[in-house]
Amino acid sequence: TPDLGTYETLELDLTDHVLTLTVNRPKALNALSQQVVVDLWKALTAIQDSCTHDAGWPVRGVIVTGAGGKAFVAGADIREMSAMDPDTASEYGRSMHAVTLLLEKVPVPVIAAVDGFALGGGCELALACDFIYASEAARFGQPEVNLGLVPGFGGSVRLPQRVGLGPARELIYTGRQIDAAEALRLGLVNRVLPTRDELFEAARATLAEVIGKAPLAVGLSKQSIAGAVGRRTSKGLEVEAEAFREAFTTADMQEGTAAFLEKRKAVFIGR
Ligand code: CO8
Repeated sequence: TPDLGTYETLELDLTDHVLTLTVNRPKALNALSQQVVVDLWKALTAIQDSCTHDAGWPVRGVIVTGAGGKAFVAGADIREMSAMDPDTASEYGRSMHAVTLLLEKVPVPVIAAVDGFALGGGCELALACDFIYASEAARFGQPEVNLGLVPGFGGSVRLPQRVGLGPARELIYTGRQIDAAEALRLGLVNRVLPTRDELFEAARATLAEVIGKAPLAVGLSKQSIAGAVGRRTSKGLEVEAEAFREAFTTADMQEGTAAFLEKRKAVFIGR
């Protein structure tokens, strides 16, 4: 097993190439204290470094979740935040921005498994994952206006990208909480499962499906989408064309196309 580090506020479990990253501060509903942000940064950096053929690609998919069953993450840590001056708060926001960009950069799929509250920074953390699966107990919202704040961990960018401008504005201006069914209707989540157990089973099953594919191709697809989001069509297509070219240089591309033509199952090596 690779050494991905140990963390004060996170639990890591690696099973069948799926890393479950659990924010573990259940007494504060897993609020994103500054320590959580530091730990997420370090853990994601370790994952990123392990995603190579030479390092053996130990992690081929990630599930991000929260401990305790009541909340995914109930937001930024309001207690810590209330004592910050504007410059410290700004740094805090920027350090979490860096974490969200890293989530979009790690070359493996990251699913947010949301059971319970995903509010404010929690909703924003989930939005930085590739997609979201939720249990029926999930609740989403951007309640910052209730606190005299605005979204600070990427919500004003990624929520409109995910659900469109109208619904994003309504959610952010009202601070309203929505349930899992409404989140599904808006396209905020990809799937809703009845229970926490079924939620994790579904996330694992999807990642197992991806793990059967060529890892560099999956990573390049992810990079290509992240690089194209928000760009002009022609810019986005340039990003895609570069990723397409790079995929052509891999051994797995030779293997995948040969296996198709020879009517056999491809064996990918991540190179
Ligand atoms: N931060 C710190 N502690 C929290 C947080 C939080 N976000 N949420 C809950 N807790 C704590 C509570 O204080 C309580 O602690 P204690 O037992 O010591 O009193 C414990 O968790 C349990 O919470 P509740 O008793 O409130 O549980 P309820 O079931 O009554 O309510 C709720 C659950 C509805 C989720 C409620 O806890 C709540 O409204 N929490 C706050 C949600 C919120 O407003 N989140 C947004 C925060 S702002 C934000 O995320 C902005 C991100 C960008 C910041 C950028 C900085 C620059």
